[in-house]
Amino acid sequence: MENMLKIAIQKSGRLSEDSINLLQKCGIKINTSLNRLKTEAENFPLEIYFLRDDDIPKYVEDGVADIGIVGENVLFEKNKNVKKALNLGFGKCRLSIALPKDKQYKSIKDLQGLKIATTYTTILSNFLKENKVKAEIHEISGSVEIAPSIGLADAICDLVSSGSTLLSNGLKEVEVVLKSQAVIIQHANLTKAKRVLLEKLFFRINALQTAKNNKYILLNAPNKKLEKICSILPGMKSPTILPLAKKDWSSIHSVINEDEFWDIIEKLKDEGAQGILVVPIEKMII
Ligand code: PRT
Ligand code: ZN
Repeated sequence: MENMLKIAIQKSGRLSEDSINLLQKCGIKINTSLNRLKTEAENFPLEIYFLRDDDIPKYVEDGVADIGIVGENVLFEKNKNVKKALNLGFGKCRLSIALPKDKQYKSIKDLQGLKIATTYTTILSNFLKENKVKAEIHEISGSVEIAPSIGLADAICDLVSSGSTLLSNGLKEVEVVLKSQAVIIQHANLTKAKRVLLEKLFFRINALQTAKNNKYILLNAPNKKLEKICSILPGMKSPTILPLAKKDWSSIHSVINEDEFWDIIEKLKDEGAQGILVVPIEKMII
């Protein structure tokens, strides 16, 4: 049992599905059909604990779990002795301060003396201190967004993603306190054997993340344009060129980055590329 990595993920909530998907895309087979507290992967030495997200940092600090997936908002709020190991790119949101929409707001100084309802007391109090604002923090455990309308507070500090919850409660976002996404956290002192397993898992996650940011591109071009077109296409080493049955034409294959995608496509078209195909990549190891 010793050489088994233990991961804590959210049992049911916004991060649950993405966390399980991530493990599955890493080729790890998990039986999710039963409503259990823990399960063992079939083909990787991994034990999965399903917990409330708030409890995950503590479990990882104590070493009950070796690693965990939580939002940075939970990581910073709980402030446990754990290491952040990897950004996962899902569960994106921001922790923001919001006021009733008809309230005047010019600068952060306008928060002075207000009563702010939140479940994020640690993060909020650090933020107010850093900005030298004195305000009263009113801790509540849920339905934060209704606090101003029932007269419980003047403002709120809560998670926002689309902004529609704020809008439907007559609130406006005035300060972003923290930008958050799901991350992997790890126990401060993992054994060598566990670190080896963790590296193996991270290698797979990296391959997925790299693949997601890149696209495989295939196109046809007249041979006289090859040099110019190859200079536009970066490729992992250099583009692959294959002759076409049609005389003086070739097919070019390469990998391009999502960020420069449209730029590159436009340049390729201008240089006479035809039949451009763009294909998603499932995994990519550089
Ligand atoms: O039961 P458990 O304690 O495990 O779950 P939970 O209810 O505490 O958490 P859950 O499942 O709601 O969220 C888990 C994590 O998802 C959070 O810690 C964040 O890291 C992340 N996340 C991303 C969000 C949101 N987006 C989000 N929009 N968490 C909550 N919200 C809520 C927000 O609190 C507000 O009520 O959604 C509402 C706002 O959404 P919009 O789209 O209307 O702006
Ligand atoms: Zn929670």
